[in-house]
Amino acid sequence: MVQKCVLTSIIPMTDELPVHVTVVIPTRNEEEAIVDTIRSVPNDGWCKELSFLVVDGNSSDRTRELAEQEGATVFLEPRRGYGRAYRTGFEIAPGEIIVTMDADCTYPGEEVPALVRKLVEEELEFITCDRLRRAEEGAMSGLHGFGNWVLSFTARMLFWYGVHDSQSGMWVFRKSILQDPKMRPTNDGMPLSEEMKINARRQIGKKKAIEVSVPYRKRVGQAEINTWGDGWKNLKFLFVKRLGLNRESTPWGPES
Ligand SMILES: Nc1nc2c(ncn2[C@@H]2O[C@H](COP(=O)(O)OP(=O)(O)OP(=O)(O)O)[C@@H](O)[C@H]2O)c(=O)[nH]1
Ligand SMILES: [Mg+2]
Repeated sequence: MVQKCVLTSIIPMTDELPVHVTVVIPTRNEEEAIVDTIRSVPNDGWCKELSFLVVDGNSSDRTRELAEQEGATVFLEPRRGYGRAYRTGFEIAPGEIIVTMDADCTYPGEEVPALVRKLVEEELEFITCDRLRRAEEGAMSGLHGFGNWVLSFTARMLFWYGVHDSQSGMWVFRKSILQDPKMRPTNDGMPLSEEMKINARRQIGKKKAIEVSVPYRKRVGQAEINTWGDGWKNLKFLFVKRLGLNRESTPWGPES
């Protein structure tokens, strides 16, 4: 079920939500965009507590220093991988509600309060944000757009779960859903993104795990993604997951 991000609410938008929200952001060499990414999320008392957790993959630039200056907690996760960063960050995030986004200004931080309000007021468990319907011009290269379409189409065919944008990296969810071991993603790389949505639709169902469309913008800073390599890994993972053969290569949570 895809729906437009409806920002109307029963409680006036000015009322403080009685929840602690942690925005978890994986970073690797994102000094150009980390500050604006953090600042893009309104921090004017819309929820009881708002915290930022940056899970950094050993950046060699000023990412960690700049994130700390913005008030974020920075956790160093030297084990490589986008999925690895989240598999650590989710465990240590202090908030009861987790929001995710890239550190590259592509996702709309300004929509976070409305998305969290929607989750809370409609008693949802998981929201994945579809970027494709409301992407701004030039936000995604033709090749990435095509790759996204192939992956999302394949995911819909294999899992029949109806999610429009299988590769979106913006989710809003209750941390408690991760108490179910079947909800915990296993992949340390980019496929964690599609895995999150497959798990959510399987374990939680369409009524409480929904997709909402949000704007998507052009990246700030240089991406380290390997378009063909990561595209292939994402595609392969869908088949491995369909067969139930996916296994974690590193354990859940931070290294002890
Ligand atoms: N901690 C950590 N973060 C990573 C790693 N690889 C990527 N990231 C971060 O994960 C987020 C997603 O990576 P991106 O490079 O934006 O990947 P993408 O969104 O598929 O590619 P673009 O569309 O070009 O932005 C960014 O904030 C990266 O800095 C890693 O190995 N470790
Ligand atoms: Mg990105």
